[in-house]
Parts: sequence; structure tokens; C-alpha cells
Amino acid sequence: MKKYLILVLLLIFSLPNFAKDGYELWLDYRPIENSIMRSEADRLFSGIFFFGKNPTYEAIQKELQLAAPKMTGKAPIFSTERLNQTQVWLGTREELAQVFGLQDQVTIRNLGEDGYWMGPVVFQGKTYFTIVGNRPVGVLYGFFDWLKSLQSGSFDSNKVKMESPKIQLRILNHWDNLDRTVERGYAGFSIWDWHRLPGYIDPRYIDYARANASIGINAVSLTNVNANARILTTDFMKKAKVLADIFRPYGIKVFLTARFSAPIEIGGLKTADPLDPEVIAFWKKKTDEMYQHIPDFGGYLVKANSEGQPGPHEYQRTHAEGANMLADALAPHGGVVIWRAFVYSHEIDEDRHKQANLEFVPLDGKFRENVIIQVKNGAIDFQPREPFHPLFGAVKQTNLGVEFQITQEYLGQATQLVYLSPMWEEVLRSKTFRPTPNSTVAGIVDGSDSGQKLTLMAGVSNIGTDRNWTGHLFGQANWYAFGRLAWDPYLNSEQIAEEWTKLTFGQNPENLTKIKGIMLDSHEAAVTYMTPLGLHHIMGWDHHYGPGPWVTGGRADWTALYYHRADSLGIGFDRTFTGSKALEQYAPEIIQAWSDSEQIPEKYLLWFHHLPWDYTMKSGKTLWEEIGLHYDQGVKSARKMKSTWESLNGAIDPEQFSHVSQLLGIQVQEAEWWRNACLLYFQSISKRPFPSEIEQPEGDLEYYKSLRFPTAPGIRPRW
Ligand code: GCV
Repeated sequence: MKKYLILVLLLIFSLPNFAKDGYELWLDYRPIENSIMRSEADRLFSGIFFFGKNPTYEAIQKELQLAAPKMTGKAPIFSTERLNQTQVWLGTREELAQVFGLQDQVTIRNLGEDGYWMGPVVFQGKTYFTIVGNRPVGVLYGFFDWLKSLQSGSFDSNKVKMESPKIQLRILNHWDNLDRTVERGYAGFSIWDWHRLPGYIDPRYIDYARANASIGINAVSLTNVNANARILTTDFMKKAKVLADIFRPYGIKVFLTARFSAPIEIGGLKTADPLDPEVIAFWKKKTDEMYQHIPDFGGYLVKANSEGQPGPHEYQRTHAEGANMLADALAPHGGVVIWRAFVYSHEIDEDRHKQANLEFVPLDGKFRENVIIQVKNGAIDFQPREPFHPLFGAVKQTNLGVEFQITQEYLGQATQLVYLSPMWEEVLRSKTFRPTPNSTVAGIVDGSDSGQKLTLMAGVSNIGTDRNWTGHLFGQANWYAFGRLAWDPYLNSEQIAEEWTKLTFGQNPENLTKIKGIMLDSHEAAVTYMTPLGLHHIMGWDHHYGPGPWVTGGRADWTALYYHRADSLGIGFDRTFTGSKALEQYAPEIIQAWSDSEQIPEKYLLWFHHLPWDYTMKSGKTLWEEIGLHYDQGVKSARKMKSTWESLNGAIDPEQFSHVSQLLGIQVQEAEWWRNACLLYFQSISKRPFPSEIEQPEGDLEYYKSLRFPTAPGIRPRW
């Protein structure tokens, strides 16, 4: 028997690496390379005891059945008694009450609903490695953390580790339509197969839940914020119920997007006025029915009065009146309204940057407790780089959550490697100076500065039916990083990159350094070849693929000209006191620093200032020259990413290598395209020569303007 086991082990560890197509995500569970760690895992996996029985513990068992053979070459053994054969204890604080003293019990209780404690527990002279949570889901989170530490070689069975998430609602927002197209989706179609639900359960649903739980994501909004009321019909509730049942053991709650005009569209009413008694009754009935199907339904996510979506303004009601009406329907069931602050209208003669604050600041204190306002990280729209949204810090009595975009609508879609964590980190660490002098966006969002009770971080999903889920393998890193930052918004991007890289590519330190380096440079590189020095919203019309600084026509606030304002004199959007005054919406410390073109960080320069082409930059060069140098530098950075990657040939899995290598080839071409198109366009306005030290753009402006992409993904195709 022993001989046989050794043989199997040898076989597993000596097999050539199977090509990796990315389906397994970061749950690939490679053989543990460190032999001491492997025998430790072996010992622990040979005696696992659960102090209770529930679907979450069953999920843990299944996960271990999958992981252990890959990590150690052996199947795990689940004990039926808690002492003799047992090495590991798993259970909730209540289940393990006999083994913890009062003080420990209090410590664990203070870790909150989703927290966990893990470490050694000595009982009758024997040490048991123990993972304990206040709820089974806490045990699940601890279990995933434990597996991760075993794989990365950092596990120490004598150490105690305690964790609890800093944010309550860690939610993915899918912009998935019911016909399975995905708005701004670049990884195939929606994974929600509405047509075959509720009868058919795609195994992906379970793998999706596993992946999310492993990084602490605990909520998902299934449908596009540009909503279809049909999702609230009984037929669709039955379908959504199946997904909710699958996700429940993994601690994931389902939210749905509520179309404000649903009372008219599926309720047969003449109005959707939030103060109308029939409308109120419609939502109450709808919501009660929802909870019959999904007893732990999370609530509604709403985009109202924005980009053509219906909302309370149609009835001269405020966002607060609209949100509160839904909140009242949800409150008896413990549900939440997530109301988006992404509101702007081209009919209002005001800088789009200012519109959310103009609408929401006067409503401060008017929203119910179970309403949270979901605010994009910046005031425009997920641009490659944005200063933080001025709503953070501007309200005192309103719950605010932050919305990041994991899908790379403006950041290279699925052809480019752009690791987004540094960008999110930059926003989270931004000082708002309000409500306290040291406040940051993270401190507002996690409640530590704002004092808000309900907290949320949302990420617009980049997931689709592509075999590797995210189109680009490195899109997985962004999904992973979002989960980790939603758990702890103070984590740093390098640590997250390191975790993900080890789980995806293995432990080799040289590979790790190179891959991490590429990831950490990638966001700055993309900003530099797309929108340097605070330029923004200059991408292709509608599909947003590639450059389009010449885009004009139609709604002014959807054109590039509106944002870069390049003319014969200069370039940039004056948002200071001589311009739109959007800067006024920030704290005085920021107003003071940023209204001065000499003091403002150069990365935000043209976001807030319109400056002459010959303006002298910190480098001593003119603004025009610096624009050219930045675009050129961006291209060089992309080329460097590619050449570093090429040096990994033979050192990592060939399928992973080739997939990324090809895409980096496209990325370099796209970087050159951005540089050439933007510089040729801006030169046609500035009428200045290119700095001699930069590569001169190929082609002419007319060529770049003539490019069309009728099959570009992410919008309903039209050709
Ligand atoms: C879902 C941007 C995108 C839209 C998206 C919108 C939003 O404008 O281009 O596709 O719509 O943001 O966040 O609501």
C-alpha cells in the first residue's frame, strides 16, 4: 500500500506540467514545492474534523478533496471523531465553545460575522490546528487562507492568525444582459445561462462561487445596471433562486438590478412615481415575492436618471425619494438598496464632473439607513487615471461605497495587460481631508473615518464564458485584487500581485520578480501611452476601443473635444475658479494645492488646467514636448513589458506563456497606435514640431481617423 502511494506521488510530481488554459484561476493547487511544507500539509490533511454539519462545511470538504491530491499527492482524510486521528479542527465559535476560554471567545466574537481565527489549540496534551469563525462562512474564508499559506510556503502551525474584512458588502456587479451579451464585457458572453435556468446548472456557477469565496467576495449583482425589468418577473426569480441556492454555502448573496420603470413595464401601472401608493404597493409585493424565492436576497442595485435610464426625476422626485421607497420595501427583510451616484445629463449646462455632487450633497441625511450610495472612483467614468470622486468627504450622513471597474473598458479591454490594483490603491489612499484632516477614501468607505455603519466596495466584473473567464489571463489578477482590496482596502498592490503570481505561475523567485515587475509597471505604462498628464475620455466612439481624440458630434459630453479642449492656444479642461469650478467641490487643502498649475501633481495637470502649448513644465520642457515624450515613453514601457515576458519563455507553462506573449504583441501595437494617433491629432492643433528625441509617428492622421471596429466587443454589435 505504502509502495503504491509513493509511486502515485512520484508520478504526480514528475508529470510534465499540463498545459494551463486558465480555467482553474488561482485555485490551481500546484504540488507544494517545499518538502517540509509538503509533509506538514500531508500530516494535517490526514485528519480533518468538522464540529458541525452544514452546506458550507461540505463545500470545504469538496475543495479539499480537489486540492489535497494536487498539493500533496494524497486524498484528504476526514475524521469521524475529534481526538485520536485528528490533526485539524474546523468549526464555529459556538461549536468549539468547550475548547476556548472566555477571553478567546470574546476575541473571536469581535472578529465579526465574516472573521476567522486560526492557530494551534492544545487540548488534553495534543495540539490541533484550528480554524474557527463566528459563522461557517468565516471558517470557509480561514480555510482558503490556510490553503494559500501552505501553497506559498508561509504557513506556520504555531502561529495564530486573525482576520476580519474591513468592508461589509464586497460585491461584484455584472453588467450582463438577459440575452447573454455583456455590456463592456471582453471575455465572451454572460456566464448566466438564463434560457436553460432553472433546469440546468452549469458547473461554472459552482466554480464561480468557489473563486469568489476564496478571495472574500460575498455578494453579486447578476444583471446590468442598464436594467431590464423582466428580471423581476416570477419566471426570472425562479432562475435567480437557483443561483442564490448555489452561492449560499459560499457566503454569497444575490442582488438584482431594479429598473425604476418596472411598475409600468411589468406591473401594468401608468406611473413609476415613487410616492404613488400603487407604485409603493407594487414594489412591496414584488420584494415580498422575491424573498419567498430567495430568503437571503441582498437587495436592489439601481442606476436611475443617468444615460437614459428611468428614475424619480421623471416625477419631479429626488434620488432620496426614489431610493427610500425601495428601501422601505426591503427593510422588513433586511435588504439593502445600492443607489448609484453615476448621474449626469447633457441637458444640464454644467461640467459633468460636478453633477453627482450637485445632486447628492443637498440630499445628505435624507437617505434611509439601508441605502448606500455607490460612487465611482472618479467623477467622470473609470478613466485610465482619475482624481478621487469629490463626493468622498462631501457628505456626512450618507452611506458611501466605492465602485471600481474590473473590466477594462478604458484600460485596454482584454487585449492588454494592465494590473489595476495600483490605480485602486492610489484612489483608496487619496487624502480627502474631510471629515477629519487625515481622512482617506478608504477610511470613508470602510467607515473608520466616516462612521457609517453600512459599507461597500463594488467591482464591475470582467467575467465571461471564455475558457479562462477573463479573456486575458492577467484579467484574473484584477478580479483577485478587487476581492483582496474589498476585504482590506489598506493592502498594497505588490503584496497582492505576489500572492496571485505565486498561485498562478508557481514559486520560482526569478519568475516572480519579472512577472510582478511587469504587473506593477503596467498601469502607469497604459496611462502614459493613452492619457498622460491628466488627459481623459479621448477614446474611440461608443466601443471605447483605441484612441479617438478627434471624436465629435452628438452629445457634447460624449465627445473627446469636451474633455481635452485642445485649441490653437493650448490644451486641458479648466476646472479651477477661472473655468468650471469643479475643484470647488473638494476640501480647501486640495483646492489650494490643485488650483495652482505649479503645485498640482503633473498626473492631474490637464484634468484641471487649460494651459498654453508652450507652458514650462517641471522638467523645463514645454507642455507640448512633454506630451510627446510621455506618449513615447508609454510605448517604450509597453515594449519593455513584452521583452521581460519573452525572457520567461521555457520558464513557465507554455500555454500561459504563449497566450500572454501574443497579447503583449497586440498591446505594443496598440500603444504605438495610441501614441501615433494622439500625437498626430494634437499636432494638427498645436502646430508645433515633435521633439527630436521621440520616434516620429507613422502614417497620417487621416489613416487613424478612418479606422473602424464594427466587431469590437463590449457593446451590442452593430454591423
Ligand atoms: C452600464 C459608462 C459605460 C456604460 C455604463 C456606464 C455606467 O458610461 O460606458 O456602458 O453602463 O458607464 O456605469 O452605468
